[in-house]
Amino acid sequence: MKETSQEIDRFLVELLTNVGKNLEQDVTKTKDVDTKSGPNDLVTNFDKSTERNIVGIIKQNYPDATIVSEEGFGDVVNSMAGLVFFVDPIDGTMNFVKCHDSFASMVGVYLDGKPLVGAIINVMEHRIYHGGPDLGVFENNHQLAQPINSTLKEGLVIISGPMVLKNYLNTQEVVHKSSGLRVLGCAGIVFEHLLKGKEVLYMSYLKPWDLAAGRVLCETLGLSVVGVDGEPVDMLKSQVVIAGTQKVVSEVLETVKNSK
Ligand code: 2AM
Ligand code: CA
Ligand code: CA
Ligand code: CA
Repeated sequence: MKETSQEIDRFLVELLTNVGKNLEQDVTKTKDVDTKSGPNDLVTNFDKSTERNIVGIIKQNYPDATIVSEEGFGDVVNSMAGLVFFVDPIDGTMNFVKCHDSFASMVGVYLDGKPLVGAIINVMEHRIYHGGPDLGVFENNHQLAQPINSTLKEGLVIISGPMVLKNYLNTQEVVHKSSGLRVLGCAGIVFEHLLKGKEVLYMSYLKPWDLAAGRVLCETLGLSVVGVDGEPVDMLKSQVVIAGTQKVVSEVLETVKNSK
């Protein structure tokens, strides 16, 4: 298993390094921008071309794997059996369009439902987070240590803007109990922050490709990733996800329970 993990880890690092170089060029180019579910849900020609490229390279190298991907170039996947790749070609498309930074590209790989390898590239900062349970977690070539198991009052939290504004699941109480709220607009970069212990909590409604790579890396470093009732996340559906230190996730689950 370790050899499989190592091989896929190397494959993803090379793949996302190349994707990152292309996106760094693309970010300043003129883009075709469309909306999806609403005015703040964007897709560009670069989301599509990047996904087509990533999916093609995965298919060439892992023809038996299935691929869950955001923009429709992957497979229809109803089972976690075998090797399953989750692809988010540009994570933080709004930032890619508006700010020209704070966006990522990510791939998470699962084997028979179990986290195997994850990789997230912070494109403009040239940092790639990668690894898995058999390998540990690396920032480029440097291995990351487990973040300290801090409590809520000791740390900053990241919760999706709309959830806090609506006080959904008592999220305003979570913010008040913490050291403060940050909002980044890019799940991949939030996971980067969690891995480095910059924040102690991430709470957001996430689709499978938003979650897949970050979950592998967080769990490998002893962070907890669960649904709103403390149940394991389901990689084939969208859900509100609570990710953070073990202590913070227990505290947040209590606060969420009081909202119901
Ligand atoms: P994306 O850029 O790949 O679509 C978690 O918040 C993730 O949800 C973000 O990283 C972003 O990923 C996506 N997202 C953010 N705002 C969104 C919106 N208004 N509609 C749909 N997806 C959104
Ligand atoms: Ca999107
Ligand atoms: Ca995303
Ligand atoms: Ca995306």
